[in-house]
Amino acid sequence: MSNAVAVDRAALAAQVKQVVTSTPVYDIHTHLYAPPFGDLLLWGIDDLLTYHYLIAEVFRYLDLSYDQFWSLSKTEQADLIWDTLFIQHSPVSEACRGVLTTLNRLGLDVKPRDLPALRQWFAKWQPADYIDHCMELARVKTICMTNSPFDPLERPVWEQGYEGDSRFTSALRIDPLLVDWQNTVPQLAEWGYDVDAGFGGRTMAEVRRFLAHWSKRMNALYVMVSLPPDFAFPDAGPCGRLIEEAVLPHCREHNMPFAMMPGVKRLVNPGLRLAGDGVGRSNLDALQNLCAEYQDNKFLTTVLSRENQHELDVMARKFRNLHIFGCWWFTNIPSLVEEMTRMRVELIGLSVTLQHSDARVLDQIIYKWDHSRQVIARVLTDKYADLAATGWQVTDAELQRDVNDVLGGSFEAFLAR
Ligand code: RAT
Ligand code: ZN
Repeated sequence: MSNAVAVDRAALAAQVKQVVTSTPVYDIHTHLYAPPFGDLLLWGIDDLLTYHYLIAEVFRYLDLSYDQFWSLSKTEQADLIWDTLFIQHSPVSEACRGVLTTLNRLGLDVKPRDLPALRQWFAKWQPADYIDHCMELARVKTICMTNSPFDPLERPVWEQGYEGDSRFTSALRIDPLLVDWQNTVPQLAEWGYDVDAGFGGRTMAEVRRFLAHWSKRMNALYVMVSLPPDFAFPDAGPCGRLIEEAVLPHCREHNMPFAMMPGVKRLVNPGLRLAGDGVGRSNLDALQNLCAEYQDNKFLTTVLSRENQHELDVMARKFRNLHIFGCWWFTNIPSLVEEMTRMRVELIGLSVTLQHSDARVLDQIIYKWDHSRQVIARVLTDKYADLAATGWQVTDAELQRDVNDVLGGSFEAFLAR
């Protein structure tokens, strides 16, 4: 067949790598923001070094108290992390390696280990241009933000008429509503919603009015929540009731997926703040019950525990209203990305979004996508080699189509369904 991808192993690997490397991705879950959100968008060397993944790692070596650490300025924290994790020890962890990949791809020489010189380089950038620069280097075409109406810094930007930015899309994040109902009721009441903690009166209709208002204001693609490992459904508690009586009807009416991310144990060590969350194995019966009972709803899911990954993939074989995405947080390390990517492709083919960056610092999209693309290319090369061994030929156009699918096309098709 003409235009068939290479059959020779080395040529095949090179071709797949080239396509995976050059295909623009839709980064469907990040913690990045468009410029009008101001300081909410983190970027540059000090934010890279004080990423909460690195804060968790640096405390392994420090004798400093948590309070002492948090009383340092961001620059001082970055100095300490650089010295401890990069100079006193070799930076082999994935989060440390990520900083170096990012600097290297930005064209900076990491050999001199000169932090002040690195700071000087970053100082010349303005966020608006730097966003384009990082997106180009990472070959990210669209970034989906995580947008919370409960965030006091973010909310005013929406209320003051944020008009959008073609590089960014939005997702409505509602953790406080579902996992902290009692404390959220007074907040909703203050904003003019007629809600009652015991779900009396018009409470559910009012929660739906809240969801509709913010979905529209944010032009949100999906509604999202992260959940503890013991999340159960059906359940008579506030979370179960709100999902059933407000979130799912809302999502059906507006044709929005409900993104559920189970497995996080918030603040197992509060002293570490944002770095203090842990992981637990989830009971995925809850998700299965939702997918089975609400076949007119669409569910987007990534699960934090490695132990849940196989059953999640099997569930996606049973429920076409379930779309799996990304290797989330503690699973975003090369060994697990490889294992999960292989398993997903083997069990559900290409109807999956293989990765999202979860970047909290803009520049991280460079390393997160670089590292993931390396693994994805390796796995796909093996799969096409297996096909070639049977005599099946894949064309160049088919290879490109497949890669588009797993880097965002499949997600967009799921949204459009
Ligand atoms: O990966 C992270 O940065 C975590 O802190 C969480 O934000 C997680 O991704 C989430 O969206 O809850
Ligand atoms: Zn996240």
